[in-house]
Amino acid sequence: MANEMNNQPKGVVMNGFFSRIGVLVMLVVCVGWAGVALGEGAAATQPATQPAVEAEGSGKCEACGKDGGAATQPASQPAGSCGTKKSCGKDGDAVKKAAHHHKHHGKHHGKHAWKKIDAAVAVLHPTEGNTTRGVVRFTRTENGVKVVADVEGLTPGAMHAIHIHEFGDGTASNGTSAGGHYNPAGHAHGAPADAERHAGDLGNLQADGEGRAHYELEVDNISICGHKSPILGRGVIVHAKADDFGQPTGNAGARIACGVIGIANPAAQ
Ligand SMILES: [Cu+2]
Repeated sequence: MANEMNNQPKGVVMNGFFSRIGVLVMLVVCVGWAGVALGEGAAATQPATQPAVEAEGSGKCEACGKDGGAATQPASQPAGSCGTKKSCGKDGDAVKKAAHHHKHHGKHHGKHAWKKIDAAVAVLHPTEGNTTRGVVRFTRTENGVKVVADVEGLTPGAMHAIHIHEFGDGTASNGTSAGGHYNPAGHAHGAPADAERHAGDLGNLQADGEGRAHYELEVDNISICGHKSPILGRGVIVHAKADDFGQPTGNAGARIACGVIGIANPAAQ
């Protein structure tokens, strides 16, 4: 009994001691972890981890006027240097600020990369058993997208439906892998002049006596790669028959040419 009585306070003292040690250990672990986290933050600022677009230098940031390269070097960032129109406005130590600054810039540069895409192109290849081919160019305009198609190998004098289809997938020899009409809003099918129409409803090509068509159209219901029904990466299909704008897809028949909408090379236009 006496022993137990004597041990009791000692045990409490020991428990107190160990709990202090425990707190110290936790502090050391936390500080160590924070160090690792900051270290990772610094590592993430190395250009090697940046998308290729940034590594090539994506120009100056709208927010602070620094170029992409400078933004990836936190050491070169004076604290609070991003003080212009889209300032982060956050406080904290220099390292934190630099890490935030980098994150902040990563977002801007991501947007810049897409904002720079003003033109897309689809090269139409004939599906199996057909000879229709051509090029469809898509250019960003103030209110939407200008579409310019030059197609040959059509039925002379005939109209041929042209649509953006859901997938930029030309693996099926008959074009069916491009899926249905691109219609993210779930509208009814229609002509380009109709308020209610699929995003992919581009109307009809009119072939001349030689089976060639030049077609221009401006639409306001799509974007190349913006928020409004982006078309980049989707498919373009030219059909054997005219689009009569009947439901559900215009009765345009077989798919005679298929292309994928990709980023246009400005130097190739
Ligand atoms: Cu179609």
